[in-house]
Amino acid sequence: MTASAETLKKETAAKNAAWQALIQHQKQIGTLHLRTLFAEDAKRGERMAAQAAGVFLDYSKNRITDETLRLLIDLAQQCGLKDRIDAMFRGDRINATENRSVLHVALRAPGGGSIVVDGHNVLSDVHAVLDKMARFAEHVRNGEWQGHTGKRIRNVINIGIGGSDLGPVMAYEALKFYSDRSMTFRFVSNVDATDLVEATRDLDPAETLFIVSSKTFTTLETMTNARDAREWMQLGLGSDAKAVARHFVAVSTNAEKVAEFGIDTANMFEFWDWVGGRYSMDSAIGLSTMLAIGPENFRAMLDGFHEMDEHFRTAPFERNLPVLMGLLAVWYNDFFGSETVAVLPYEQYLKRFPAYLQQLTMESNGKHVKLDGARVEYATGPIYWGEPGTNGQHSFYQLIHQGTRLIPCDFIAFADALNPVGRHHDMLLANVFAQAEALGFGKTREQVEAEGTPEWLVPHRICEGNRPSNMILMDRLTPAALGKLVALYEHNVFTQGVIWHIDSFDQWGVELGKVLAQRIIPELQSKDEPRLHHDSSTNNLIRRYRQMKGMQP
Ligand code: G6Q
Repeated sequence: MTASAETLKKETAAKNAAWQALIQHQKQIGTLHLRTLFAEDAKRGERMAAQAAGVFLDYSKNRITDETLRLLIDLAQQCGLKDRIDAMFRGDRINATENRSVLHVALRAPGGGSIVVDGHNVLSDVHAVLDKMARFAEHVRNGEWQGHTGKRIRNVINIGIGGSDLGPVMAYEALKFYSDRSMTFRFVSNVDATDLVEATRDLDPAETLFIVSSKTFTTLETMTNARDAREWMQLGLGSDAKAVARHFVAVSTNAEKVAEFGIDTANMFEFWDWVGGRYSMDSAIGLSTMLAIGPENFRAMLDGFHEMDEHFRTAPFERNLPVLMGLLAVWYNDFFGSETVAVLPYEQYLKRFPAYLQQLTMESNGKHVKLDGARVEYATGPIYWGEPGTNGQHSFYQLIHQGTRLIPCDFIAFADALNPVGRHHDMLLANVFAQAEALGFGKTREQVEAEGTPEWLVPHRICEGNRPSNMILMDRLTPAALGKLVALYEHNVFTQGVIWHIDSFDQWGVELGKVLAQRIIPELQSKDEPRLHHDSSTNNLIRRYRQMKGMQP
């Protein structure tokens, strides 16, 4: 056996041993109740907490002991987490199936440094694009950039989908407090025409700017919407090519396609193949965010991202927030058989954060093979979902409290309200603390009986508790705070992916759907009856659709 094969064998054996140790450990402590864990350690709530970059994480209400953490960190070490983190920051091609570097961390690294890809320092490109975005955003915001008829731009519509939409939408909603309220921002993503029609119906084309955001500039939904938006614009302003140039800009990696569409490449904001779609909200894909909140706030958001990046890169695992959260997610997913994680922001401005996280987490870690192509022998990517508090409390929380499934929760809250009206904020925070308490400690039979509850009703009113949660507490939802929060989850997802030994940066499943849709479109549209070669269900659905539209008998 060669030396490297020998090393690999040893590494695999060590990983397996760490994994087996966790299985055994879970058998010992898996049924321990949080009530017991807290009763045995008066300081647990203070001890099992970590703080960095202005983010306070209380992880004490998890079904863990100090030994659990030790074993999880050992697993992370055996999986080479530190090396993988360094490899990402260095620009190694860790997205193996697409042979790409994964460098969203470069998008928020300060200028003057160096991260080299193919012999080129990408940080100079990043800052050149940021400066170009800032100049453009200033011009639009101060009215120097005018529409074709000389009117000021008052409406901005981002056209994009997936990673070219979810980040911009989430960030716009999250940072609305800081946005220019004299401008209207809308986001069109769905190929369902209703999305575009509703977004434009009350707007004046002379005052509207479209940002066509697409890494590839070939995505069906985005290009269809962009073409129809161009038509809407031309109907309103005439088909002068100059009108398109004043009302359309592009964010893309594909200059050729951008020019083909009729957008002046001088008004194209570039990004690079080492930025994954779902990791791109802080690249030029964030142009709508910058237009809304201004360049200074955008840079503050990038600084927030960077602070969390540095924490992730340098902090020891036992105090490393993304590592701790990632390992806890693995703990429930693989050792308790939990299938989901609920993300529950107690901040109305974060209403789209769970939707954003769904792509970040599930597109990244919804994988069934390891980097070497072998099938995983364990569960990967949990299902992330959630809604802002307190709304969820009056609907789905019931299942988390008393259902039969174990659903770990991430609560997110801020000490300062952005809109400090009356007593709302104390009530909001009281609710988030109360929910974590109720989930963890529940209500015992004794407590229910002591309330004089009739015997037949007692079982219904018992809340078993022992439902784990993390509490993420920050000062105030600022642009920097949003950057920190997003980076926290990006690196949490990265940590999980390293443990599972998967490629968190490709998305071949998404590609398959795109290809199949392209095949079916002409079959729905053709005047003659198409020869169908799908499965019998798909064939039948296509025929049925054509019949319903009167295209065939
Ligand atoms: C994200 C995915 C995917 C992608 C969209 C849009 O990581 O790759 O959601 O962002 O399919 O792609 P384009 O930006 O190329 O239009």
